[in-house]
Amino acid sequence: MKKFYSPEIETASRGEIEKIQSERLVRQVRHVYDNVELYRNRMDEAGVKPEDIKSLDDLTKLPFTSKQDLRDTYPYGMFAVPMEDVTRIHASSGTTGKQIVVGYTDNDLDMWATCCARQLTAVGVTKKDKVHVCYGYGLFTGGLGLHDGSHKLGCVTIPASAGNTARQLTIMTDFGSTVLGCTPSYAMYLGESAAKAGIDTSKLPLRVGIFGAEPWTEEMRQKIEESLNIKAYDIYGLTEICGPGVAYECTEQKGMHVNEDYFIIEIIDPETGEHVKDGEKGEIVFTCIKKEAFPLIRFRTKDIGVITHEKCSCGRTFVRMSKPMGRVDDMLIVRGVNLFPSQIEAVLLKEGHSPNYQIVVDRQGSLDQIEVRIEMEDEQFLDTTSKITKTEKELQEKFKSALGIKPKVRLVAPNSIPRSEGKAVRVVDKRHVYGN
Ligand code: DLL
Repeated sequence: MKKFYSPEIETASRGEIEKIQSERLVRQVRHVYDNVELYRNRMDEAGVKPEDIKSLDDLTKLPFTSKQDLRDTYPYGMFAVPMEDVTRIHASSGTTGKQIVVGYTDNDLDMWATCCARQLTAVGVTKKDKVHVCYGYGLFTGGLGLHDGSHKLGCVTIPASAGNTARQLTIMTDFGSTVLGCTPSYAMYLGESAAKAGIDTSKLPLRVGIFGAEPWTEEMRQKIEESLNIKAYDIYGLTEICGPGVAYECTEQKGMHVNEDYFIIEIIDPETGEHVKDGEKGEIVFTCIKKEAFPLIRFRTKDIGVITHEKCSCGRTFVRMSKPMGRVDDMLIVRGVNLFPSQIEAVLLKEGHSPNYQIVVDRQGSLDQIEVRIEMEDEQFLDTTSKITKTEKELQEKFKSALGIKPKVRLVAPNSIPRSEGKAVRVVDKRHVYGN
C-alpha cells in the first residue's frame, strides 16, 4: 500500500522544505505585488519591495492580510490573474452579506487535488476505495475539494453531496462506500440514523471517515467511530487558503500535517503579531506560496492552535498543527455554516429590536440547535402572548432570509439577559466543541 502520495516532498528534510518555501515565496511576492493592488499598496506603505524578500527569513517583513481585506475587495479584487485564466470559483460557507469569493486556475485545482489526495493516502485510502463524499457540493469547498482529491487518487468517487440522510444510508449500504467524508456532526447523525434504521454498521465495508470543516472533540470522535464502526480522521482547511487539504491527520493521529510545499504556516501572538514558539498557542496564519489565482500572503485565520516541527513517526516531515483550539473572534460554526454574532445583531437592529441579546447554541443528539434570546422593551413586554409569538415568528423568518439558518427566537423579559462588566457575552455555546 502506498504510504505517501508525494514521498519526495512529504518526507523531505527541513532544509529541503525551507529551500522550496523560500524559492516559492520570492516568486509569489513578486506575483502579488505586480498583480494585486491591495498588496502593492500595503507593501509600499510598509516600505517593502519584492526584491527585499529573498528567503523565508524575510516573511515577517510582509504585512498581514485579514478577512476584512477580502470583504473590502469583494468579489474579485484579490484575484492575481486575468479572469480568463480562472476556471473555478468557490465562496465561504457564510451565507450572508459579502461572502469571501475565491478563484482557482487549472494549476490551482490540480494542486488542491494533490493536497486532498495526500490526505486520503495518509489515512490508508487507495484507488481500491469508494469515497462517499457528503460534504456539500456547490460554492462550499468541502464537496468538490474532496471529490477532486479522490478522483486524482483514482478512487471510485461517490458525489452524494449533503443531506437526505435516508438516501445517504442507502448509498452507503448498497454502493458499498469504504470512505466517508462529511462534517463530524453529520457523521454523528448518520451513525444515530443508521442505528435507528436497524443497520448493523459492523457489516458494512465502510472503514474510514475524513471529517472536518468545524470543531469537534475526542468524545465525538469516539462516538462516531463506535456508531459507524470506522476509524475517524481530522482534516482542516478554509475557503481562503484552498478548502479541505490544508492540513490532515495521518494514521498516527498526533496532529495534522500542513502541506508545507504549498502553504507556510505561522503561529502568532494575536495582540503583537510576533511569532510564538513551537508548542505555544497563538493565531494560525497562512501564506499560499504556489497558488496563482488567489494567493493570500500572511492571512490571519483567527483560528487558535499550536504547531510542532518534531518529526512524526509516520515518516512525514511536514510540520503538524493541533486541532483548532478556539477562535480569536466570535465566529460560530452551526451546521456547517459560519456565523458571526454581529450578523444576528444587524438583523435585530434593522428590525428595531433591543441590542440586548444572547445566542445559545446547543446540540440535541447530533444536531446543532441555535436559539436567539432578545430582550423586549418595556412596552413590548405588555403585549399579548399571541402578539409576542407572532413577532418571534417574523424575526425567525428575517433571520432565515438574512443568514440562511432558522434559529429559534425567544423574546425575553426586559433586563433578564445577564450584563457583563467587560465584553457582553453574546454567545453561550453549550456544545463545548473545542473540548473546553
Ligand atoms: O470548512 C473547508 C473544509 C471543508 C475543511 C471540508 C475541512 C473539510 P470554511 O467554510 O471557510 O472552510 O471554514 C473554515 O472552519 O477557519 C476553522 O475555524 C473551521 N474548521 C475547518 N476544519 C476544521 C477542523 C472549510 N478540522 C473554518 N477542526 C476554519 C476545527 C475546523 N475547525
